[in-house]
Amino acid sequence: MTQRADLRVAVIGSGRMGADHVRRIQQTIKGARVTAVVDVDAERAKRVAAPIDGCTVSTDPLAALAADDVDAVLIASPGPAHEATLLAALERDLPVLCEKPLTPDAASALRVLEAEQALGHRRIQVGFMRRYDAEYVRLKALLRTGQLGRPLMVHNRHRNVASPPFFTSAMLISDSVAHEVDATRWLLGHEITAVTVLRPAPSANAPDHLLDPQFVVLETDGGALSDVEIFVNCGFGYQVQAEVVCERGTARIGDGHALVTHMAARWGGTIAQDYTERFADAYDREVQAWVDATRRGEVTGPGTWDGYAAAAVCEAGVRALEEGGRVTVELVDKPALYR
Ligand code: ISE
Repeated sequence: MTQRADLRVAVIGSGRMGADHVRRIQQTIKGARVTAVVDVDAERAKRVAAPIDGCTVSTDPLAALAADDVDAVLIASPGPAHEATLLAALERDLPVLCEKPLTPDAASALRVLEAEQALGHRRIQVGFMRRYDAEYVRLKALLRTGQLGRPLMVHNRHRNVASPPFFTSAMLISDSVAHEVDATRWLLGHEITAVTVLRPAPSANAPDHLLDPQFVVLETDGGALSDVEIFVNCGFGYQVQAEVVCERGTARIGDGHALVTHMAARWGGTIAQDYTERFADAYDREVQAWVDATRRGEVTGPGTWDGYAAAAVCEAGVRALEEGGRVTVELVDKPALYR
């Protein structure tokens, strides 16, 4: 691919994440600009696109992908809308950064995996941004050195201040724990083979009928366990923490002790309030890495296989939540394109 001055990006979905990415591409990212914003809500798309000269606005993702001034696509629409846009992008051989989840279930993720294989080369990066977070990157690098020995367990805590009104009990797994599913696979280099979900009596602060918090146990093909406390109405802050317990030591991230103050007989710091704040740097690095790789004609970072594996694990997790017990994860054989 000849290198253009700027990668011209269509952003599909202009809700919280989409709008954040539009701002990021325009203000922070080098080598890209937004040329189209698409949303089912035309007024919202208009508002998000307003500050950008010459940016088109539409409600039809497929029309945006067909436009002459679009080289690449960033998908930030709700998960159930991803498959159609992904398949259309692959048909046009357009590079894609797709926010998680790749698709909401394993069967649809498999259709995308098959379409990319039919194309013959990788085109999709999936937005598992923790792989670009400085603390996660250091943790992974440390594990790689082997100094701590073999990882035995991962303890994850994932807390949100409050869940949005549309959140369901299944979404605690498919929308939130999806991140720990990917982080576990990436940190350990293992696939997840089984999921169990336990839950205490729900918090009185959770909306009615929401099973919040939940405690998820992931088993891996490398013989490790990864547990996840997911609590999306904790009220006090946005916290993502992980501790890896290995044969010769442990390593832990996410304590948020970057700034500690001492004043008026107290000490402490602040806690981020949402993911756009906690992972702002990670999103910047993720999108920059996507733009740089795309301009080189490459695909790096988490791909379609990772999106498919996460979808299959989350589907098993939702079954474990709804039916109880331990649910095994069935994956197809990993195709050569992703090895
Ligand atoms: C949201 O979709 C995210 O991806 C956030 O990172 C996560 O913390 C939150 O629970 C999800 O709903």
